[in-house]
Formats: sequence, C-alpha cells, structure tokens
Amino acid sequence: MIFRHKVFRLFTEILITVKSSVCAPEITFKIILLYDGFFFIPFSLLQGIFFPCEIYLFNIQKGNKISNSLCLYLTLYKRELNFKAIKLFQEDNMGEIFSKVSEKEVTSAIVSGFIKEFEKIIESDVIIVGGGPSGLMAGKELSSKGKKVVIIERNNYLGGGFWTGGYLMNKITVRHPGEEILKDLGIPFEEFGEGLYLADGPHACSKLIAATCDAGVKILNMTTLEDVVLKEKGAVGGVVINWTPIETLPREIASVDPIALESKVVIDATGHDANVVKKIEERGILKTKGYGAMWVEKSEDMVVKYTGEVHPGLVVTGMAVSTFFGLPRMGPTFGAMLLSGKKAAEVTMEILSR
Ligand code: 48F
Repeated sequence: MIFRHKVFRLFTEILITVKSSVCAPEITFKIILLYDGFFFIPFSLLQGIFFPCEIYLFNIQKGNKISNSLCLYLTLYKRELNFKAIKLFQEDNMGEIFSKVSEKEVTSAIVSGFIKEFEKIIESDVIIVGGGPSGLMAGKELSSKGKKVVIIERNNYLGGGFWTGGYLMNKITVRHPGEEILKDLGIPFEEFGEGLYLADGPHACSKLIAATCDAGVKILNMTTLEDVVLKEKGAVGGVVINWTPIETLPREIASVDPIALESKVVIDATGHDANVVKKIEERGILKTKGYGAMWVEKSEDMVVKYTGEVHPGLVVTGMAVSTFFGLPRMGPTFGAMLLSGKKAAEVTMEILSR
C-alpha cells in the first residue's frame, strides 16, 4: 500500500519535471478519457505533456486501488502539473486516502483487542490502584524489571494531580533530588532556586505516562476500585473493580455486580483518599490516621521513608502514605511522589522475591 503510493508520487513528480520543461501552455485541446485501468493513463498524460489540453478523467473503476491512487496523486499535484485542467469524475470520493475498512471491522478490532488483553491481566504480579505520579512511577519501575503490572484508574485520563502544580497553575516543582528523575524521563526543567526545580505540568505528566506505557504497564481506565480480595491470613490477593460509570449511578438504576482481578501484591496509590487501605479499615483490620497539616520540608522526606508494606500483600505510596501514617501534607511539590513510587517498586520487588 505504502509502496504503491510511493510509486505514484514518484511518477507524478517525474511528470511535473517533464511537463515544465517541454510544454507550450498556450495551446489547448480537449481530451476526454474514459479509463478503467492503469495502462490508458500514462499514454494520455504523455499526450497532455506534448499537446497541452484539458483532461477529463473518468474513474469508472471506483474499487480499483491503482486507479484510485493515481487519481489521488493527479488531483493533489494538479497545480504543479500545470495542465489546463484535470477534471476528475468518480462515482464518489470514498477510499481515496484511507484504507477501505467498514464499521463492523472497526468494532471487531476494538472488542477482540480489549478481550485479548483483558484475559492476560486477570492475573498479574502487581495491581496498582491509582494512576497519579506515585502509581505511574511505581508501575514504570516494576514493569521495566519484567513484572506484569496493571494500573486501575477511575478517571478516563491518567496523571492524577501531576498535570497542575497547584491553584490551577500548570507549573510543577520538585526539590533535589527529584530533578534526577525528571532528567531520566527526559522532562525539561529549570533551576528556580537552590535545590528547587520547575517544569511544565502537562509536559512532565505526559512524559511520565508515556514512559509507564512504554515500559509495558497495562491500564484499565474508567475503572474504580470497589473492594479488595483478602485471602489466607487476611493477605491482600487482588482487587474488586467495576466500571466508573456504574459506580457513579444510583444502585436502583445500575445494580451491576463487580468482577475481581488477582495479583501477588496490590499498591495503594490513590492519593489523599488512600482508598485501598480504607477498604481494609472498613473491616476493622487497619486504622488510617488521616494526613496532617502542611509542612513541606518534613513531609517529603517522611513520605519516602514510610513508603512500604502496611499489610500482607499491600504497599502504600504517594499521598496515601501521609493519610495512612498521619504525616504532614506537602502541597504542590512532587519529588516525594516520584521517589515514593520508586521506593514502592523496590519494596514490591522484595515482596515478590520472598
Ligand atoms: O492524587 P494523585 O495524584 O496521587 P499521588 O500519586 O500524588 C499526589 C499529588 O498529585 C498531589 C500532592 C503531592 O504533591 O499532594 O496531590 O499520591 O493520584 C491518585 C489517583 O488515584 C485515582 C485518582 O483518580 C487519581 O488519578 N483513584 C483514587 N481512588 C480511586 C482511584 C479508586 N477507588 N479507584 C481507581 N482509581
């Protein structure tokens, strides 16, 4: 297909060169061509070069890919060819640029692609709940070490609070050594002051998302954690999920049972809400303290330090760490989220190796 387009493009460009060197533009003939195949066309166009004329091309072979491609290039290069006129008559313009693919094929591709991937992630090494900076970072690290990782994200988009710095302003800050991760991810940044770095939120966030996907992490977006799976000795063995739209509808309208995915480890990266931890707390097994007031210089170090396994099979990362341990919040600076995600991956690797 691409080869055919290259050939026709080359062919048209050669025509332009020959035509501009040979043609006497003032003479005009009218030629009407009815063509239904490839071989009439070069002959007729040669006539057009030596005897400038109005050419009417009737593409009566609509389904013929060769005819369609040539018509396309003649139309695109009409001006450069400097024919008096190339008038193209086709039954319609369908299939000139894009391949012929019908609605049912598009639907079939989506359904089979989704099911094929979904079947593979019903069981994985690690499920990360929450696709904010800490969850993405943990996923990227684990996947690049060869682990099978799935991120569950209730929104349609990934990134959590990483798109904006704070107060709806799209600049994000990191304190040293957070800029080293920005460097690794290829995110441009500037030094704002000693040890304080500034980057564009959308650029940073999209680079982190891309790196996570490139590493091989599978994403289930528009999917909300509804509960956890607890197995032997109360250890976390997976998550119970449902489509976000189902979760947001009243029970009387959408009483749809959830489904479960299994994994060896679950990471709570749900931010301030610490939603995975809270599911266990609802059963009286754990107790979250709730995050404390802001104190940036203390909180960032503590979040990284306290990132770890809080219950068999459950690791906390990012702001969920503050909420669980009652640590101060840190406001709009993200170094701790990135470093906490990295540490969560290290802790998880250790759990998986046991
Ligand atoms: O809030 P979020 O960005 O968490 P984080 O990775 O980073 C926190 C910072 O953005 C910022 C901060 C530090 O500077 O204070 O707030 O700790 O991302 C959490 C993600 O989890 C999703 C949520 O939509 C968001 O994208 N999430 C939360 N609850 C659920 C969930 C749930 N029940 N099911 C699925 N996803």
